[in-house]
Amino acid sequence: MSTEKVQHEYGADEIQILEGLEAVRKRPGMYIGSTSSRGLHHLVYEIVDNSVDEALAGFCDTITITLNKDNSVTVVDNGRGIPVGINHKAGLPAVEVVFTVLHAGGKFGGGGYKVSGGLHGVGASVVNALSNWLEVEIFSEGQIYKQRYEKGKVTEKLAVIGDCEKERTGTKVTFMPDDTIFEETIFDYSILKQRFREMAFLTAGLKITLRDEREEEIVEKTFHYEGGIREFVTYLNRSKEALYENVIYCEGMVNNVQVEVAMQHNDSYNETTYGFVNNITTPEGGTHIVGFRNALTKTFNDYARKNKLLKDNEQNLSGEDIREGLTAIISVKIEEPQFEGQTKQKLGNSEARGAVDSIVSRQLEIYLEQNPAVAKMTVEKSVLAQRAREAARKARELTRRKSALDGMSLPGKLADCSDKNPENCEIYIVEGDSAGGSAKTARNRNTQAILPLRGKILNVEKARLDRIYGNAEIKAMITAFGTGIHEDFDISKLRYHKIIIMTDADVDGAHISTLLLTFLYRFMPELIKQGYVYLAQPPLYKLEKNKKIWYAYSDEELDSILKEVGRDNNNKIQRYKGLGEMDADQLWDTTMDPEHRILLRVTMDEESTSELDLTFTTLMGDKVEPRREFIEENAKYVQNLDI
Ligand code: TTJ
Repeated sequence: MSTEKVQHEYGADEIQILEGLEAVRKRPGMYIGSTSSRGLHHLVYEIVDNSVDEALAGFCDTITITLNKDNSVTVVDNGRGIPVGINHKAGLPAVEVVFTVLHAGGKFGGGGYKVSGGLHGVGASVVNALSNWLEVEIFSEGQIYKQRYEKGKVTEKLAVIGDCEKERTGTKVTFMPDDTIFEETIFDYSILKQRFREMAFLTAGLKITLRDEREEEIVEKTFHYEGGIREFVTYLNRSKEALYENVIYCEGMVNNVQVEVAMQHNDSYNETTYGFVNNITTPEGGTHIVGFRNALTKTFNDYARKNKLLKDNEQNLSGEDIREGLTAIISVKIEEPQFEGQTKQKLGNSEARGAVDSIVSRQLEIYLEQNPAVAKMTVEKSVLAQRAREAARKARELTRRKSALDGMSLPGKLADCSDKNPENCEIYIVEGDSAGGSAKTARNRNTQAILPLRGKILNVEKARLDRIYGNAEIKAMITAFGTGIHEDFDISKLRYHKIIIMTDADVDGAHISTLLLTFLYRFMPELIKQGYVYLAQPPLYKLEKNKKIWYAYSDEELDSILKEVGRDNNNKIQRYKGLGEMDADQLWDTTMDPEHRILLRVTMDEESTSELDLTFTTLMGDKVEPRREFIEENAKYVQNLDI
């Protein structure tokens, strides 16, 4: 192809195109969800999805994403390269259509499924429209083609800029997000890393490298899993004990729905099932998950009956029983996914239900027949789960009946507040009786309740339901909160709109906070989602000088205070080892007084899978000006739950 061939006149078609991209710049949120950090990261996924499509089509096995020093991003693949010939309908080079026509390339051609075109799969033109500049290079037939755009408009026509080896093919895109559109233009390496690991798991054999060249020290990570979602399951179970060695795997195609399922039980009591549609996670579930669950329940019960692991007079195992300790990935590819639900993250296509159901039913049945030891172990675990669940239900019923009899009986250890309007009320969950005592003295009795917890907090990741509901500290929390639990959970009955975890500022304290957060995350996630859960921040240091007192909440803060007051012999510095070292007044001043305390609000990132992501946001005293400069950088709390 010659360079002249790709030159052209700009006509009426083009004007319409520009109007299309102008609409994207006017209402970016409509196309990428938001202009926050989340939207910014979507730009990268939009581009990378195109390369993944090329990989799914079987023509690309390596993708490299580089975060450049100037904060632009480069994506390179070794696919066939975006076509550079003239697209006759548009009268433009195909590559130009891809980058300047809204929704171009989002349609599903005959060449298999595309991951681009999903939830926010709006195509490369949207990324182009929202970039200060974007450059694309295509390596094809020994030549390098290049085109450049600014804010979506062509500024350099497609041209051959050099030669390359004939064997080298592929596409390279570099773009600079428009800082007049995005509130945040700094890419987060760990967010991208998480997503690309997931993408690599979802496309067996594909090698994805993420490179961060922004700092002196270059960071690089490559994800490459020949086992695909089987390895995803192994990864998720990495810190647990697997119940049997092999990951069970089913795949197939029914009614044009391509299905892949991998699963393995571990010795824990929680289910970890992640669904994906065209490589996009579906946190709200949907038909593919329903189909999987149906098949699992039916197949295990049939097997258990047939092999006398369940007797005629025994109840069927419930789905929940069978899924106790299960880790599973359900990945489907569909031509036209319909997303439903509040956040459009729930698959609606009914054909996905039948497809997953029939593939899992058929293949799991055969697997169980061929692996009787695995089948037996899993059924036995399910039977234990069934018994524990029954015991837990009875225990719950008992407490429910009891509390109905003697009115709402609050736990004895709770020092409740007098105000009964939940909006005004806070409950401090305090580690240990002695700190609990100080907190009771220090508190504002009108609005602040104190619940001291004694001894070790149960790790709910490692206990069955009956033990969890039998645990005194957990029972105390449930009754104090007032919401009930499980099928009784009712957030409108919450008695406090701030649940504040207050532990020592040391390793043990952090451990206890984690256990408490784990309980809340597993059993009352709504409380976290709605922003009712907080961590108190006790100070690390007290500095006394000339009868004046300063508190420091971090080493840096102590340093800056010392700079201010001068480093000399009159400084008396105390390092707090625990809440117990503070008297009630100090505890009030530093940690409980709403006007001066620092709280971290706990939130969760619903988009991330495979890791429990809790994020902390710092809240300074509600009313007064922040007393001190305290920049807790949006501390991320990526917590592996096995502690
Ligand atoms: C389309 O069908 C003919 C052969 O090439 C196919 C194609 O477009 N492949 C392709 C596109 N590979 N990689 C891309 C691509 C890569 C990036 C980084 C960005 C975009 C928009 C597309």
